[in-house]
Amino acid sequence: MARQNFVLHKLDSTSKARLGTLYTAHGAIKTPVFMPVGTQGTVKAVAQDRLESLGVEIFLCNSYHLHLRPGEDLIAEAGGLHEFISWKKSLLTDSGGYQVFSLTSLVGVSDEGVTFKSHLDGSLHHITPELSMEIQQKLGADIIMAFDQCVGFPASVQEEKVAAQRTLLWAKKCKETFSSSWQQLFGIVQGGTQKELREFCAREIVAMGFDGYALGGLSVGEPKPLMYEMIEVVEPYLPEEKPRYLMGVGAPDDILEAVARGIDMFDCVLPTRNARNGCLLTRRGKLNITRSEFARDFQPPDSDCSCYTCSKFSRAYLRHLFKAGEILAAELATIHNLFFMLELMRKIREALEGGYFQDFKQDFLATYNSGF
Ligand code: PRF
Ligand code: ZN
Repeated sequence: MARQNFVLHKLDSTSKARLGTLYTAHGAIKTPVFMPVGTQGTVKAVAQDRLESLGVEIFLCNSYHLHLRPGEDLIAEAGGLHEFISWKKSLLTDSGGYQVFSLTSLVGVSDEGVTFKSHLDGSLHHITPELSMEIQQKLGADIIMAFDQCVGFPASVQEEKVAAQRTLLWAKKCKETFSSSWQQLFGIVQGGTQKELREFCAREIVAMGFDGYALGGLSVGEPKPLMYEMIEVVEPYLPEEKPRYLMGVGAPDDILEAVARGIDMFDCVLPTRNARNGCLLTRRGKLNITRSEFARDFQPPDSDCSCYTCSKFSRAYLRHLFKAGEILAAELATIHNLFFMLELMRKIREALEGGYFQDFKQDFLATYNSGF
């Protein structure tokens, strides 16, 4: 697995930030990158052609959901996930490691695998690292993830240790099972909030040799400084020539802090979920469009934004759509929030290119936290 999938263009001189390009079987991805979440094979409320025109180069689907419904065999029969959902660019599937532990009622976990009840109908299922590989190979995303065990926060030292050891064992099994000539397999570093355990996991996962390295088990309720510290602890062990992915992180401030600490890839439901709740991301922080003060506000939702939504519609109209429960509300707000995230990532890359990342980060955070 020594293929070169990542090209590093520039290392920031005043932080650990990196500018790069990740290559998959379905194209090039400029990093640092934000990957929207399309759990069930759709980024909720936005069709694929719109994602493409927004400039999305990769998004994430969940093998847990797709395994339960409609099933990987049906998707394979359709010609794979790209064909099934009609998306020509890159896709990543998460392994189910996180969803099984966060969405289901667990029946049992052992070194062999996890038994759980489906969040859909309570039916009993069993997923092993080998099965997760089989599912993800049938789905056929460009990047697939090792099956891991994520513990929440806080967890006991013992719980974190057991989950970390098990994740290493599972990573080994995933690597041994994985046999694709074109898909990429990323390993996941767990280890909870213990410095030594994180270091140990990072060393072991890197020694196994994956196409990229993810940090899991973060942004699960721990204080932000602790998350930043865990990134700093793991980063020195990660090979420079491979992409690094911080799983489930996507608040603008966290992205900036993580990029500064050497992370290249992010995913998060936050921009899309917030959008569906009427919460718009702006340069000055979050804005809840449903508030009554916007009833007669005929300005664009975000005057700094040039997205489709902000070019065409007013705050008053968007608020009305939310109040009336119209589904267009979700679409327009999601378009805006995704545009905002993609613009943020583009500006980060531009700042890295131009050598002013630290200044950009400082300015952005000052404005973002200043409010309206
Ligand atoms: N593991 C996997 N997916 C994830 C996580 C993890 O720990 C997280 C944690 N923030 C989000 N998504 N497999
Ligand atoms: Zn906008």
